[in-house]
Amino acid sequence: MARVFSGIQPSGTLHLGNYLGALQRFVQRQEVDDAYYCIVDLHALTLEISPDVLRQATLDTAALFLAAGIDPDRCVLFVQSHVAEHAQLAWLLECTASYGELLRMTQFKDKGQGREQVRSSLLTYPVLMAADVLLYDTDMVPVGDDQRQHLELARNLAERFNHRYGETFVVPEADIPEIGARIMDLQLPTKKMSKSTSSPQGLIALSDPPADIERKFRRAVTDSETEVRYDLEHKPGVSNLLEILAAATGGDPAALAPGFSSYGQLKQAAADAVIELFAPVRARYAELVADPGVVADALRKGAEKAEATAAPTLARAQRAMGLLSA
Ligand code: ATP
Ligand code: LTN
Repeated sequence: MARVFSGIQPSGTLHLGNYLGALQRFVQRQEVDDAYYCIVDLHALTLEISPDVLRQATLDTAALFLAAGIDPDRCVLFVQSHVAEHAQLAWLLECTASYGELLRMTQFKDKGQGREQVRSSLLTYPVLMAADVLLYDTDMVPVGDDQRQHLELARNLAERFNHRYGETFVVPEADIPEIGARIMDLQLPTKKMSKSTSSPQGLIALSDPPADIERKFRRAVTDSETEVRYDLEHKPGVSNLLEILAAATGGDPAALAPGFSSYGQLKQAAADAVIELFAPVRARYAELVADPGVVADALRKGAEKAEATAAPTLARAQRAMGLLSA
């Protein structure tokens, strides 16, 4: 059984990109693998977020995980800050990472751009992510395409540490899907759909009512032609709709294209597919919101199990670096 680890930030409402690129695959993987899923609240502190919003988003994200089919009896679901080892290992790894390699991270440049104040944690954030993954002797990390570079850094840090201090960490691999790894903003189809930067019109939230989903697809930006064709470079809007439809129904975006004679028809098909996909999630989410004890219980048990795996790995790394045990 492969050890799987992945994380999602509670920085806003989960959206279609998070679902197709990550959450949907988390649910599939818990059936066959030894999976750990983490709501990475420490990561959400890298950008300005109010304490009330963070608290609520952490609970909502956990409820949406359960609603989407994450089963706490089949995997370990927990909140990052409940397991102190994450922050502790991050410090050790920061002592092996270089300032220059962190400056090269494209997400740091993107997210930091145009802000008056950039938190220093935005720069060191990929090291915390590496700590998340390495603490669990992870083989496989299911993520969307935007995390490719961060995963490469985690691999480099693991190899560097093993080389310098002796075999300590498993070197993880990224698992990025062929279809659905980069869902674009419906209003700005050259930018990825994102919790922190997309407008409400550009983003389909997991909790959106069907009428909103339909309206957002109807207003999705396409182009001034009429031919439905999968062509990422010249037709990003249409290609995104084909990709969404393919990822939601298990098809292939290029093969689906000839089945549509108008953009309107394609938009309707994509909306119908997403409404159908999200309907059971929305229903279960409503039940969980009415019964918050279920979510809190699952998170408490998850943190205990996660800690039991993380603590020996941290101890190994501390010893290897020359820190005395207490
Ligand atoms: P933020 O805007 O706060 O960075 P985000 O929307 O990018 O948030 P994350 O919590 O950073 O979401 O990502 C959770 C998971 O969802 C990651 O595996 C990420 O790769 C994946 N993901 C995020 N956005 C998309 C997208 N547009 N398409 C496919 N996968 C995505
Ligand atoms: N950096 C990721 C979230 C994240 C993550 C992780 C993903 C934090 N730690 C560990 C996979 C494994 C993001 O912003 N999407």
